[in-house]
Amino acid sequence: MEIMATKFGSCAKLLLVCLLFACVIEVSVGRTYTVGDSSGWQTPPNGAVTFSNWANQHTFVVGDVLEFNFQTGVHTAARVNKNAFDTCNTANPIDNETDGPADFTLDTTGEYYFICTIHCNQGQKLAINVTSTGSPSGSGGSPSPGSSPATPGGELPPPPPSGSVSTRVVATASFVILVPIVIISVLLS
Ligand SMILES: *[C@@H]1O[C@H](CO)[C@@H](O)[C@H](O)[C@H]1NC(C)=O
Ligand SMILES: *[C@@H]1O[C@H](CO)[C@@H](O)[C@H](O)[C@H]1NC(C)=O
Ligand SMILES: [Cu+2]
Repeated sequence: MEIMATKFGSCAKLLLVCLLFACVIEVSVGRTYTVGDSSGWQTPPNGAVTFSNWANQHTFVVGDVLEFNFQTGVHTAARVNKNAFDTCNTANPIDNETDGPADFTLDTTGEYYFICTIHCNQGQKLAINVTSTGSPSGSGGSPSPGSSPATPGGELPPPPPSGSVSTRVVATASFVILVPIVIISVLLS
């Protein structure tokens, strides 16, 4: 009997540790995007359009991470405001990352602006929009102008939500299902 009780006690402890890890994972679920993909955070041969094209190919939500891959001393990744982004003003960045690679967690909705303080004028700059998980098109009361052009024929359903949203839903759902199964199996063992 005592051996059984001890066994059950350590099982319960293990379960608690597992649940804690599950909570941590649940909170930190988010995608990491490597800016510029395999090219990394470099001075783009075609100018700023390179990074605006890259940004247009992705939907960023709160909790995602931008990874700027660059060689320390060659480039920097500075978060700046819109005006500094437009004019390549490097005087007062919000965040000045000089060691590559550098990670930025997108922890609020809204616009984010990044420049390389060395090559901003050559187009090494990135602007993105970050939306909340629940509203990928930023439905915060303000209409998004010109964001829904009429489809010819008009009968196609809207495209499914972005990958990162469904990733989160799957992650949440699997915890909701897994946790009771683990509890029940421990109780029955
Ligand atoms: C950003 O960091 C670099 C390297 O440490 C430094 O030379 C530069 O002055 C910094 N810029 C600002 C605006 O703090
Ligand atoms: C963010 O979205 C708003 C509204 O759709 C748009 O006006 C703005 O230009 C976008 N900003 C960036 C940096 O993409
Ligand atoms: Cu640079």
